[in-house]
Amino acid sequence: MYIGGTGKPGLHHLLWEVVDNAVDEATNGYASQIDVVLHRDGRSITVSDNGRGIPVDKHPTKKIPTLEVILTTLHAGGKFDSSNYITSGGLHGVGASVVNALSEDLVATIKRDGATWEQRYERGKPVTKLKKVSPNSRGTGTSIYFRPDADIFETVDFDAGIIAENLETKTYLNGALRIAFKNEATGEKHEYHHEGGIEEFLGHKLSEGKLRPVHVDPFVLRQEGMVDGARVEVTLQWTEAPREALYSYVNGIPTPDGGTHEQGLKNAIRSAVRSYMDTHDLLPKKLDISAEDIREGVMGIVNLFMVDPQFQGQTKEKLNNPEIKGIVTAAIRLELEQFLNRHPSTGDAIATRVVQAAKARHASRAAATKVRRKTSVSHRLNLPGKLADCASTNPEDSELFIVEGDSAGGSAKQGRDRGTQAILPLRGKVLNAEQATLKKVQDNKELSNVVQALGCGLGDQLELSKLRYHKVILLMDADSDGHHISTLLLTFFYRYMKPLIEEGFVFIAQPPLYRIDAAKNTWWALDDEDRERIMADIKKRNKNTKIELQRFKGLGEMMPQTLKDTTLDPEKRRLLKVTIPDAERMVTEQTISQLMGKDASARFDFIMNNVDEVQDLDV
Ligand code: 0RA
Repeated sequence: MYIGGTGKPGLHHLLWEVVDNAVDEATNGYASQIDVVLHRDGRSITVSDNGRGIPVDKHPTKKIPTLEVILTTLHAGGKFDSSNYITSGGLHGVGASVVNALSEDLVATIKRDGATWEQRYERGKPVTKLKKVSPNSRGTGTSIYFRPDADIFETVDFDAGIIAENLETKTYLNGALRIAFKNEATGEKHEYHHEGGIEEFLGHKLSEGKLRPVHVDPFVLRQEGMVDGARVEVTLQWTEAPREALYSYVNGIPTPDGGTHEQGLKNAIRSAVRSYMDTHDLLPKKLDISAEDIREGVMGIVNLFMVDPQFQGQTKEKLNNPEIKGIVTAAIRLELEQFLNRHPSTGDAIATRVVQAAKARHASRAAATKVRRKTSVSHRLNLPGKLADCASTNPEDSELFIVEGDSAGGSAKQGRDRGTQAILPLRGKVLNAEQATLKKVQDNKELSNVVQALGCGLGDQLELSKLRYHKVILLMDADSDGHHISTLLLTFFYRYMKPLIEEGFVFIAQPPLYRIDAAKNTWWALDDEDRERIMADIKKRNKNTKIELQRFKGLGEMMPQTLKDTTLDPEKRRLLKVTIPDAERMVTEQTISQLMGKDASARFDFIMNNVDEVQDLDV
């Protein structure tokens, strides 16, 4: 409830909580350096800052040390009413007490007033008194060691990659901040410091996604003295990418679901760009231009600083303060329009980009409507020639196997159940949908075959009720080509048919890589690890059994009956369902655009890494 689940995101939320408290101390001007150490066990972490140190004196009303109050009292809304302790982040602002309660072990070490103090906790309960461990120490600061509770979390292994990325982002969002991260298991050390702030962050994100800007200078604004003492930092740059990418934060903490600050920014962009185009007569007469057209290709970062953020949603990742929308719009709108007027070449480049987006939208909308009309007029006549359809017309018990290559397609056709299983072989190259417009996607033969077979249209014209199969199963070779095609297809589904993934209609088949025969029995192994395990098992039972091992080079090599027994038959096969876990939506969005950005060679690793953890496949 407080941290968004007991899975991997929840585990990492504990760390963000502790880090955000230290970052707060820095943002308020009391600390300049934060050190994060992932310990050798990979399950425990220490976060230290050189701030004022959490007070250790007796709390005025509770009669125990303030430190202990902070670490044991659940305070609503992330605020702490006595002393001046406020987690201004507030998002994860459930406080250190939640981290403490969910940790097997927690040690707080405080340097203050020339001494060092320490107190230990287990599962939120103090197991020692607050002790002075050194009477004369230099400097001040807070250090929190914690080891999350393995009885609560499904996994307690931290992911150094996720940590590194999150910490680096913090330093982009607080230009003065320095964070050092050490991974004891690998000996790796990073020091993050980005004086250039959000501007540098934007440049980093552009090059990471290999996105080409359509104008040179980004719009950058730092606006203070807004209503209610709020402060906002924003930077924008339009690119050739066929979508928008806005990254919003409140007090340096991500709000992947946006909210009123993001709405305010969107309104400002729409109104400033429209007004600029209007004034300079850059709006074509017969072309209607939507807010989405204006934002197409824009990459932006907005970081709002405010005192009492209210969040909404299960993991509280959406800003909900209604007054903020207007405040943010007012802070940005005029500044952006003035920026365009002062940089007319930038303004004109953006206007051109907007017109291009509007034209493309009209063209692809017309094309998409045509495709849909075609498929709905005659249910079966317009199916792709290569599709071997099933007899059933009930989507609920129909399955579509998308198969790599004609020869595998042949085996699959022979091995399938004609009643409920349809086969669509793919031969040509699947387009990388991440960088393509809807028009290009529709021009790609392989993808348009998929779209036709599914029958539900795509993009904003998608109608789930027209989907012809409720299981769409990718069946590819277990090699890098197969992984590549799966990745391209998943990218396509993610970008143009996302409801199919959200409804749980997309699956990945798991054809075996090995056949193992011994003592008149047959086993199938999915990978090398599986094979080792099975062979070890066989040998354990009878050391002298003769084992025969066959490795399949591809699906095409498999006999139809074998393919049926291992991969097609619903009674025997194992499918991976493709899902987007709620808490990882933003990460997914980033991962897809990073991996699939311009001319990036597709990587399947990120998918496979997740498969190991859960049966359901996370993309
Ligand atoms: C309460 C009061 C003061 C500082 C802090 C809390 C504090 C909390 C954290 C959490 C992580 N690092 C921190 N550093 C400081 C102010 C005490 C004073 O006035 O000296």
